[in-house]
Amino acid sequence: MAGGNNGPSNGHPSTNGHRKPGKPPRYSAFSLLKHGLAPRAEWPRAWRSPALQPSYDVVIIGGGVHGLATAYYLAANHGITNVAVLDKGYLGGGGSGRNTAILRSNYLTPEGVRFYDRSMRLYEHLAADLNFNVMFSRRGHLTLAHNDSSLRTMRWRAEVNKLQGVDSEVIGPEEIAKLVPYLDTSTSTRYPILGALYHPPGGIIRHDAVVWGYARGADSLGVHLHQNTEVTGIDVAEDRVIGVRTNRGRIATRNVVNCTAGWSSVISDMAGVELPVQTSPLQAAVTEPVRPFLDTVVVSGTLHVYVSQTDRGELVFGASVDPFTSYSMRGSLEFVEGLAGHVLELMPALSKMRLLRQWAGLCDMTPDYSPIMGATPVDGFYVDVGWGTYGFKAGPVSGEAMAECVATQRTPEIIAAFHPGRFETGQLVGEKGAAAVGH
Ligand code: PYC
Repeated sequence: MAGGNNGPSNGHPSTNGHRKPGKPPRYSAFSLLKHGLAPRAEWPRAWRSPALQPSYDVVIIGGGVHGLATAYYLAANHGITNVAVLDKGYLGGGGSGRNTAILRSNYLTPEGVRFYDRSMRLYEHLAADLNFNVMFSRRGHLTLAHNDSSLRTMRWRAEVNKLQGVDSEVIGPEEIAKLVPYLDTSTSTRYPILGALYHPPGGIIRHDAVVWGYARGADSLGVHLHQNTEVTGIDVAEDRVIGVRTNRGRIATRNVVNCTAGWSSVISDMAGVELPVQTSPLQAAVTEPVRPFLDTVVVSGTLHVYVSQTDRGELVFGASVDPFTSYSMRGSLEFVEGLAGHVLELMPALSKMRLLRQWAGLCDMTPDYSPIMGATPVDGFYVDVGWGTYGFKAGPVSGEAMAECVATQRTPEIIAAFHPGRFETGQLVGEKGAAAVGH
């Protein structure tokens, strides 16, 4: 997790319903100091807590970065503001608060590269667009190759990336050692490093800030954010959505967007739409903070490890998904033991570092390792799901595209390849070779 990331956030800042929609507040250095020093200073809430309305034009299920970004772009780009975002817990409490906040666009298929590249561009300008510091940090991304077949895939990806205008190249062990001096690039290791795909635009960001920035932005444009609001059913009549049932009452609506992760197939089932999704936990861990020494994101598919150093100095580690399907988000000793062993094969100098925390999130895996996005056979029921281990980096582009899809009732070109019907027609978008270590 990036930028001082400590695992799942606690859901702050939250709301009390006092602020009216409008421009989000601006803070100067002076006003921050004044707030810091003032006794019992009252911070304005970042978003409101409105009453649940009996009807909305659009209901978005899932208050993570995808759902919030969809709501924000519906309002900002299309002027559709009678929108509710429902989350059964707190905003950003799912995959958005549990990922390792890595950004990159070095995928394998042209469709994937174009899509994630658009997300990178939105991320680059997000702080300015939302007037909120999201701690975007471009620092380069290295995917190590420890065998000939990985090297071949890296070369393939580099060529596809370049053809799409994305900066990626294969580099050798000497250049890798210059970029990351603490990596063991000797030839005497179990899996010697033969080369790497180097992707200079890659980096990290502060994931909670992205959630809060979109939430604040959507709220300020009039969107209603409803936490602790669990969807219990979706009403469909004559193949068209007509409402959503929740633990707080029924909402009439003709447009529902499923932006959930973990429970995406459960929610879609409620509308009668079956998804080819299997859910597995993915664990991650963070160390104590140390002085900055790692300013590149390093990924090893063979050793099932990825690592980056946050601005606060912690090392954030992730691995592959747990080898079973489950909705459990419990950490395991087996995971940290395996992770530590693999990390030390890559960077033996880290042997004295202590892990502080570990956590897990849920990954909805699809057969081709690409998402499922767009309209479904049920009128008014849209999906933005199947995000495997790569959902966070796609938040902005997904929000932008899903908002356009709902507002115009046409599928934007950038997500056309990810349509739900592709599993029946066999037009798969195979991204396994670039989905890295997640599996
Ligand atoms: O796809 O970059 C990635 C990723 C990082 C962690 C999990 N997946």
